[in-house]
Amino acid sequence: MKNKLLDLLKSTNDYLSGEEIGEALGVSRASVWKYINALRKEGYEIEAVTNRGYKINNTFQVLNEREISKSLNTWEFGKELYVIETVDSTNNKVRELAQNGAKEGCTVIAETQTGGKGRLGRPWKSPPGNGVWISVLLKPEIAPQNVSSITLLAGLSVCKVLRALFGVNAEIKWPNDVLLNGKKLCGILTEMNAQMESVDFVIVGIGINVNNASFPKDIEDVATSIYQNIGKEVNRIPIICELLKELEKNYAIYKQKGFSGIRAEYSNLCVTLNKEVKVIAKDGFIGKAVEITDEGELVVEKSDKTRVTVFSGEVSIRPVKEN
Ligand code: BT5
Repeated sequence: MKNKLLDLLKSTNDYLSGEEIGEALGVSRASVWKYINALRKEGYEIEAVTNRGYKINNTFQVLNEREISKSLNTWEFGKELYVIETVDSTNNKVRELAQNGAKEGCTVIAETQTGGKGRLGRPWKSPPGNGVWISVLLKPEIAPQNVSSITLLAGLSVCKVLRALFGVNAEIKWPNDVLLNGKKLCGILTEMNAQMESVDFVIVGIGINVNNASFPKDIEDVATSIYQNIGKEVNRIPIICELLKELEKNYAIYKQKGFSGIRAEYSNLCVTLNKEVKVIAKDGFIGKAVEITDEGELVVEKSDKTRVTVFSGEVSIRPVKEN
């Protein structure tokens, strides 16, 4: 409850009355007061003003272009930068910019998304102030069928940055999740505009749960955040700047050598490998994930020792134990 209150206070710059908070959380005003005090004891500065209510003094500032640009150390990525308070989806915004001639590296970040997208039309919860919801425009000279390996490149970049910044044991679940202690810390959605044989542009959209103290009921068992793991709020700006730098570095390798240039590093951080997995497809099956190929596909060995190569994007993979 305390965590839900924390997220509610962080979701607005306005005052919230005890009554509004009580209604939103389904508790009495007296309990609201109790939880406010508990948060204060933890060090949160919460103002209380008669007739207006409560307001939290955000420990970390709202994102803005100037602050990010000041700390950014890249050649191209994020140099054309849009930080928007509310957008339907940062991927949609990048698509619009791309169609109007934006260059490779153009980046959109939002404080909140009203229609954050996962794969196959699934929703991505993107509450205000708590996450890094970011999309980057790429223009690789590759065939459309190779675009899914860009997702892997992004997963590797996120995983490395979060490990380096916070010392957490982030791992990649092939193809598009970054997990922490078995729960989803980050999801990646790669979209493209392409002709039959060539790619016009690719949008790589990354969602990282950073300061979320709580999650909605329907995902609280599967989702996690940096906050929930290290027990304190962190500044999102270094995450954004390091991520853009790492993405740019890995993308340069990828352009030269293809996925094979980052395959070893990816495999080292990939939690799916050597696990029993269930390939969810029309003719789905269970097997052991044994290898990631030079193209970024997953090789799964069936019980009869035959091997099947699975293309990202076509299937979902879940460790059998989870089902
Ligand atoms: C993904 O899809 O994991 C891709 C998510 C990509 C989000 C980024 S944010 C910036 C950019 N703009 C967008 O509009 N999208 C990208 P998928 O594997 O289909 O997972 C979706 C599932 O994850 C949902 O059905 C929920 O079960 C769960 N989920 C939703 N929100 C979550 C969250 N914040 N944290 C963890 N899990 C979540």
